[in-house]
Amino acid sequence: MKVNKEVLEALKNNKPVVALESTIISHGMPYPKNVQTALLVEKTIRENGAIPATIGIIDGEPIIGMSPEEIEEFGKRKGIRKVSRRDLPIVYANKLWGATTVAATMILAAQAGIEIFVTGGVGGAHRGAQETFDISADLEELGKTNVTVVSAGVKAILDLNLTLEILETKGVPVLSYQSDEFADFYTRHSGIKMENVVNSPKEIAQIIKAKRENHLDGGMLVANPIPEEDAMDVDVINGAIEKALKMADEAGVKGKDVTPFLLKTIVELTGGDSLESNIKLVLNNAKLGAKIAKELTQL
Ligand code: PSU
Ligand code: MN
Repeated sequence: MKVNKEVLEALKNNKPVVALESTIISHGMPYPKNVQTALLVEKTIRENGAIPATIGIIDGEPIIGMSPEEIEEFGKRKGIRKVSRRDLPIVYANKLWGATTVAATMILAAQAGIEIFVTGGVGGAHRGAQETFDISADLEELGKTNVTVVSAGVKAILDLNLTLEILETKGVPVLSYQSDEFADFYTRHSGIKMENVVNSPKEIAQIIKAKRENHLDGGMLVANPIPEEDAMDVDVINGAIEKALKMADEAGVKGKDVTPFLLKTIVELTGGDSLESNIKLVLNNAKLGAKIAKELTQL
């Protein structure tokens, strides 16, 4: 893998580093907002005391810490593959470009020695997963790879209860940041009460350290609710989600295309409002992730 110089130096000197994924750029948001957001997320991480490492695969080579030019290319280029764990060997062998999902980004972050990873929302169990088995490989990865993922909970397009059950089975600690309700991406109120409420980046860092020192392998999920002022109206977003799910069903969308299709359709149905919320919540996660990374280096 190619680790950029700044990231390499930081890791060597125990400076805080935060990993970022590239599927959110290539498949999660439209151009040019995707690129603007990715660069703004990096800036936010720097402003909060850490070094960003956006991860993606170029010509079969994993890049840990993409340049702004590479981020621009990821945002523009057509036909970049969405890469999860199962896709990695194929993309490596065939020297392809790959946008890494949460699962693939966790793998590469762990290999590079990065413990904190910021995204918008992790994948989970889709509604109806009892029948379709459509459960994101992100959950599997959280069960085994030593990276803490900061996300705005789990996207409301999913089945949140089912997702939390699976995380429990896989032994993944879920920490709810400053809220006793599980964050559901576009709003703060899923109605699901959380047991583990954490109130500071330091508290989270201490849990990461305790996990590491006690050899408890696997990831961790920090659910960081979207700020109230950026949250969407519950009825508006739920209406759009219901409609998007129906459209996906009618169009016969399957497999890895489901999540990008739903995100894109919801943006269209809300006249772009859901995209604005999505951007705000990622920036909010970047702030928290950088602070956790910083605390972790000081413990
Ligand atoms: N959440 C977002 N935007 C995204 C994704 C999640 O707000 O683009 C991406 C992430 O890369 C996540 C992936 O890992 O969707 C999950 O896809 P699937 O459901 O196919 O596992
Ligand atoms: Mn899926």
